[in-house]
This record gives sequence, structure tokens and C-alpha cells, in this order.
Amino acid sequence: MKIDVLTVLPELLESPFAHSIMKRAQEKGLLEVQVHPLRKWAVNKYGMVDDYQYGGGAGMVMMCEPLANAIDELQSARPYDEIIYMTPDGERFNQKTANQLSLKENLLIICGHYKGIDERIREHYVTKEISIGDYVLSGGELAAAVVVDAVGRLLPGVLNDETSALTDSFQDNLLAPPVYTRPADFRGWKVPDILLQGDPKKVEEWRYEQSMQRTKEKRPDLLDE
Ligand code: 6GU
Repeated sequence: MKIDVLTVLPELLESPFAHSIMKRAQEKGLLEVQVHPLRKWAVNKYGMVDDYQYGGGAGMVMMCEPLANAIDELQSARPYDEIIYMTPDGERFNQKTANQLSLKENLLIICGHYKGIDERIREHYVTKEISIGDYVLSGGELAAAVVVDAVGRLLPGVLNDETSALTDSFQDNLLAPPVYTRPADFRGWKVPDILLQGDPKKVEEWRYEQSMQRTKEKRPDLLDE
């Protein structure tokens, strides 16, 4: 999978994909993330990419021309399956959306800034609008990093047995069960016996029950879906 990210703050996205699982995904050639500075397509020598909004009011709007030119150029190299705009008024991101996006070949993610992007870009280019939750970030970059991470780790071959996505929270709309490691007794706080007995079938049943109980307690809304 190839993900292009278009942003006015490329520096913000230098590090999130350079470590751990995202790094390995790229080294294995399973994921390619390329961050593009929008200023490359600025309309003048001052690097202008935003302007005052029509009708007045505080806050700048990201202009049509740099975005349209950037998208046209990037798109001519490879057609996108989705052109995603990161915005607090988008559809709330969840595991299901991550699963769906992980099946695509080429994605473009546009990071919004200031008051957002000119509505005409949303109308004519954007195919999917994503928010990562009901709060406002100062830009779409951190949200884009969240989406790239959540999608990238689902690509076949990225995770190994130890990190397998099959046992994650939210797969099957259940939270993950509790986990323990050595020692079996820490300050008198004991690991549940069933995990020490070596009966895989019993462990599986216990984990399922714990997942169910945890979900009922913490996220009953997941069970209604
Ligand atoms: Cl995608 N962008 C911004 N600026 N704020 C957000 C968001 C996105 N998702 C939640 N808050």
C-alpha cells in the first residue's frame, strides 16, 4: 500500500512512521508513506497556501489552487482509491474503517489546517472525510498519523504472531482481555490460576468471558452494534 500525505507541516510527520511497527512495515516494502509539503504547490514565492475567508470572520482557509495542483500532480502518478480529508466534522474513525482502508492500494490524505480547506476541494476531489474523535486538534497531521498507523498495521505481513491484529480490542466489537507476564506473584498480586494451568481451551474460554465482561462494563455501546 502507498499512502501520500499532503500537509503544510511535513516536520510534524517525520517521526511517527519512523519507529517500531510502521518502520518495519516500510522496510519490508508492505507500506510506503510519502509526506508532501503543500508549499511546494504554493501560488507565490512567499509560499502562500491560505487566504482570508469570503464573508469575513477570523481564521484562514486553505486555498483551492495549491491543493488542486498538488492533487492533480500526485494523482497523475497513480490514481487514488480514496482521497481522504482529515477534519473534525468528518465521519468518526473506528476499527471498521481501518479494516476497509487496509484493503486499498493507494490513498491520499489531506491534512486540514486553520479554518479548513476551501469547500470546493471537498466537493470535487475528496472522497472520504475522517475525524478521529469529538475534540478539535490544531491540525489534521496527528489525526493522519493515527489513521496511517491503524491502517498500516493491518496490512498482511506487517504484524507477526506476537502482535497479531486478530486478538486486538475492537476486532469482533469486543475489548481485549487482561494480559499478564512474569512473575506469577508480584507483591502478593496473583496472576489468575487458569492462565498457569496450561489448558489452551480453558484459557480461550476465560479470555472470551473476560472480553465480554470488560466490554459490558466499559463499552456496552459496542455490543449494540
Ligand atoms: Cl481529523 N482534524 C482536526 N483538526 N481535529 C480533529 C480531527 C481532525 N479529528 C478530531 N479532531
